[in-house]
Amino acid sequence: MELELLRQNFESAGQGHVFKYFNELDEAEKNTFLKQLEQIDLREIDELKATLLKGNSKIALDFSKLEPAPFKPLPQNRALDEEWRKAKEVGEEAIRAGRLAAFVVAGGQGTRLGFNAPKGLYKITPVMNKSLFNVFAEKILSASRKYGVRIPWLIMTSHINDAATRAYFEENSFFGLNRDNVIFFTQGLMPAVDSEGKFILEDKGKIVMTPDGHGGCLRAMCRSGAIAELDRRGIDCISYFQVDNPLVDIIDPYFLGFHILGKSEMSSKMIPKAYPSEKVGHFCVLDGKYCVVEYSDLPKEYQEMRNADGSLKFVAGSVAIHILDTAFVSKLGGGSSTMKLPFHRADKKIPYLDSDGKLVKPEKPNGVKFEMFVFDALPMAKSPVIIEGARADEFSPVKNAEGLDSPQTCKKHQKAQFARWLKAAGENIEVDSDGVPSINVEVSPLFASNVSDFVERWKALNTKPKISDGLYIA
Ligand code: UD2
Repeated sequence: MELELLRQNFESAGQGHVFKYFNELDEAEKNTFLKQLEQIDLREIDELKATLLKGNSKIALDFSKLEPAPFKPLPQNRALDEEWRKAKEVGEEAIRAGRLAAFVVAGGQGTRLGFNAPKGLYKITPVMNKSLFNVFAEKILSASRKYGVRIPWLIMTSHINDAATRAYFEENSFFGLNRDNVIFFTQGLMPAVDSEGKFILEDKGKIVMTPDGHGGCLRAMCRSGAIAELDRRGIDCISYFQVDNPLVDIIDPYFLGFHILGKSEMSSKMIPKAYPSEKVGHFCVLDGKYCVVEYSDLPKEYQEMRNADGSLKFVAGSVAIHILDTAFVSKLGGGSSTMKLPFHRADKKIPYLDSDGKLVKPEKPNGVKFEMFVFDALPMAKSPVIIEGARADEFSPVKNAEGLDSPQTCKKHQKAQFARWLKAAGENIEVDSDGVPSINVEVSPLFASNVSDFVERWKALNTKPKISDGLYIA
């Protein structure tokens, strides 16, 4: 676009100040800056100024109309329940037919964990110290061997961690995966604004842009060509998960089966909240549509509300595990439909250039960044299905450096799971009252990713390893 036209557009949008230092830039810097400006959708920012910047930053919901969303409860034994058994059969058939891809959103910065690298590189297993990415890769590889099919893995990065993430996979030879089946793409960026809605300069030729949230994956999958690639490969279902949960059951035939049988465009797993204020979203129904209300948006009285029998009313925690139809992603992310995800605002401390052109690091939030959340797609999905998952087997996120949802709790949960598998195979292993063994033990996903596979393979071993501290079953 011509410089003058671009300048006019920015000026009429009240953003002319971004050109303040333009004449001080050299030719290369000018070009880079203009490219950045060209990518900004000024109309979208105007809308956000009108909606999210004015008035209340909290979403406006009539909480009195909110009801808990129904879900398929987990039976005592999935294998013996007719409905779940049928779902598994359908799911397995679809996996074998090559209809499923795995997808991790890994564009976040992991600030809370205090880890200065892409979060997927964080070492998390109790014995071998494997990274999160390594665990996911082995789970996908193991499923792909089990079902005799290629299972592509989409990885969404952000401009901040893309190069480091790709380099890590190269250095580790893609953890045994075929590199053609690992598809990286980068999520989109949104300009951050000050309280007046003005773009913030971080340099004389650069405005502050931040990742557009995990919901940005819908646009990014379309824009990057990832969805077109899945279409080419005959894949119509995507297993979505977050980078911080090594327990996730990525290739879950039960979940996929319910999704297919329900003719759902987007399905989700719920896990009953561990305690009323657990930091997870809540699956709800509002005006006849399923939705997720984030913990920070749901008033405490609703988080704690109880049924007559004493159970929590809003019990269904959203743990960010979904199945998405590729056609649904194309509809929402492709730009051709009026349906699109809303933005949320997050108030942040954003370094900026002062009137003398010096960089200032503010002490308190001075700006706003805009993010989309993938779960906001749920009300737009046809026939959404929610099924219950088992916390002990599927969810132990690594969020904080210490305390709740930390590496310590996650390692404990992994060890407890491996101990349960050994017990199910008839072995004796001493555990504490939380089921955590006193010895360090780890099972590679390449040996087994669930209890039934573990028992089968363990029993088939001619020589079984001794159950002692540091045991690694691979
Ligand atoms: C998320 C959910 C919460 C619950 C919880 C389960 C939100 C707002 N809340 O909380 O309801 O399900 O997870 O653990 O999502 N990411 C990107 N790009 C971005 C931002 C995030 O890829 O721009 C990824 C990030 O790498 C991670 C995931 O999204 O894999 C979750 O991000 P988070 O750590 O910000 O989410 P959290 O813990 O607030």
